Amino acid sequence: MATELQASRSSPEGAKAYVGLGSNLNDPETRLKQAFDALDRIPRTRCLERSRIYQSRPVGPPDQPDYLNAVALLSTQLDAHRLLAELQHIERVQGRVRDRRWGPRTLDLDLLLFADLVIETPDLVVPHAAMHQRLFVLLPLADISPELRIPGRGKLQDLIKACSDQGVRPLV
Ligand code: A4P
Ligand code: MG
Repeated sequence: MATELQASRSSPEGAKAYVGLGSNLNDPETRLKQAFDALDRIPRTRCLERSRIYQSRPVGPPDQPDYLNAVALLSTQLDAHRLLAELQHIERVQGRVRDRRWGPRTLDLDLLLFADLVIETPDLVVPHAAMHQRLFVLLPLADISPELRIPGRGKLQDLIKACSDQGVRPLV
């Protein structure tokens, strides 16, 4: 926690954080656009960049609609746990009901990266545990920061190559 506070206070602009957005229910495109706006309204936080929106088949149970996914780059003065609480608040406001693991959802917000920190606590793991093997996260991330390195996982472009057979396409 001390390391997190240090990192988020180390620059007047705040820490850079990447957030993954996902939806496959209740007009997903509108859900994602509203979520981008909501991210920009988090206290002491600004949304600096938005990726394109991508469509893909569900990872997990196949008997659910296709997903739309995107990534936002935030600048925040909050620490990582506080930011996660704000993401969960936005999920609740957009009416998400959690029932089935990997099941359909109106809005899923994952904290992908927070500065260059590695966090392993019971309620927060950063970098997000599965992001490095999910093209629906990596492609939108590359829209914003193609030269990124993922702490403990390597270069974003190498990770993209390793899962390039997953069918993920930009929404037109
Ligand atoms: N948690 C720990 N670390 C984090 C983090 N970095 N960001 C904890 C967000 N939450 C984190 O999450 C469960 C718990 O994870 C939280 O209480 C938090 O403290 P959840 O969002 O309630 O549960 P979930 O999303 O159903 O489970 P999980 O395992 O997080 O699912 P994923 O990994 O988010 O996957 N297919 C496509 N094509 N596109 C998708 O977006 N998404 C999922 C959900 C499955 N298949 C998909 C997609
Ligand atoms: Mg999640």
